[in-house]
Amino acid sequence: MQVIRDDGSLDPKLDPGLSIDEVVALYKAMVRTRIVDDRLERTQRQGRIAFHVGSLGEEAAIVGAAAALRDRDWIVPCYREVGALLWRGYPLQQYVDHMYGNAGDPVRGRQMPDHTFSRAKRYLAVSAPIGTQIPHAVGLAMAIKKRELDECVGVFFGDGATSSNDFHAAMNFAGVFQPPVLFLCRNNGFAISLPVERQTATRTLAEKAAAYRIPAARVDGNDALAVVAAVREGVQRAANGGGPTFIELLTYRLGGHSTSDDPTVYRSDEEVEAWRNNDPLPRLRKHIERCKVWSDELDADWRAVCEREVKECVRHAEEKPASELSAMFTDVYAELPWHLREQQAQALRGPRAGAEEGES
Ligand SMILES: Cc1ncc(C[n+]2csc(CCOP(=O)(O)OP(=O)(O)O)c2C)c(N)n1
Repeated sequence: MQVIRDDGSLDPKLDPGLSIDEVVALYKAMVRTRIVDDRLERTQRQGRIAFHVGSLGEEAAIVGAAAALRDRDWIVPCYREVGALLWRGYPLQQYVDHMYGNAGDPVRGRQMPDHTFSRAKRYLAVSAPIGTQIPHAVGLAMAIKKRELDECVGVFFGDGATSSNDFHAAMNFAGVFQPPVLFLCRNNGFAISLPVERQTATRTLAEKAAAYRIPAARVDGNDALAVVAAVREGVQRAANGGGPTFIELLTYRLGGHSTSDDPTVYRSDEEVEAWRNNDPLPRLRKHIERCKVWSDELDADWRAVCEREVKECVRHAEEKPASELSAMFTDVYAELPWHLREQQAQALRGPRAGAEEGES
C-alpha cells in the first residue's frame, strides 16, 4: 500500500485525508525525531551517554503510526519508538534526562538508555527481551474490551520479534478473543545482523496473520501517509468491535542496530545507498512542497530550531546531578525487606565500605 506518488501527489483512493497542517506537523515531527537521534548518537560517540537506539529511516513508520492513533489509545513500544512518544508531546528534556539517567530521569537511572515510559502519555515501559511486549499489549487490550472502553492498543515490534514465542501466543490469543489491538510490525530488514530472509520462510510477515484469522495489511513503511491510512483503518476496525489488525510496515534501518553495532560488517554500502534514496523524510517533503506550504527556507529554519532545542536539553541534562543511588531500592516493595535494607545501607556507605569493615 502506497499513498505518496513519485511526483509528490497522493493516490486519491488511499489518501487518509489529513489537513495540510496535519501533514506539515507530521513532517516536522519526523525531522525533529531524526535530529534528536543524530544529536544523541554524537553524544554517545563523545562518551557522554552510554547507549542509544536510533530510528534513522524508520520515522514514517513510527511517527506516522502514532499520528493515526488517538491520544486515548495506548502505545506499547519496542525500544525504537521514542518518536511516537515525542509526537504525543512528551517533554524532550525528560527524554534527554532519561538518556543521562540523571535526577530528572523518570526511570531514575535504573534502566538502560532508551528504555523509558510515560503514564501520562499512555506509553508503556520498554520491555527489552524481544517480543515480550506483544502479550502485554494483548492483555491491555483485553482489559479495554472487558471494560467496554473506546480505546485501543498499538504494539510496535521488529521483524525479529515475529520469531518469538510471545508473538505467536499473543497473535493466537488475539485471533480467538478479538481484543482491540494493532500489531505494528516494523520490518526494517534486520534483527541486529540477521536479515529478514533468514528470519522466516514466509514471503511476507503480513501473511502470518492469516493463520490467526487476523486481518492484515502490508504497507510502504517509508510512506508516512500510507502508514497513517493503514493504522487509521485498524483503529476504526477496533473501535467498531472488529478486533485486532496486523500491519507490516516495510522500512529499512539506515543506521546501526544501536550505538553498539557496526552494520558495515553484515550489509553492503550499495544496499544502504538504495534505501537512502527511499528516505521517508524527502518523500513526505516532496508532497508538502508540491502543495506550496514548505520550502528550503522553512526546512532550514525548522532544522535549526530542533538543533537548538536538543542541544539545550543536553546542556541542562549535563547540569543535573545523577539519580539518587538509594532509588535503586525503591518503588518495588511497599515495605523494604530486611536483606534489601541491609544492601541499601551498604550501597550508601560506598562500594568498598563493606570489605573495609570486614563484611563478606
Ligand atoms: C529474548 C531476547 N533475545 C535476544 C535479545 C537481543 N536483541 C536485542 S535487539 C535484537 C534484535 C531484534 O530485532 P527486531 O525484532 O527485528 O527489531 P529491530 O531491532 O530491528 O527494530 C536482539 C536479538 C533480546 N533483547 N531479547
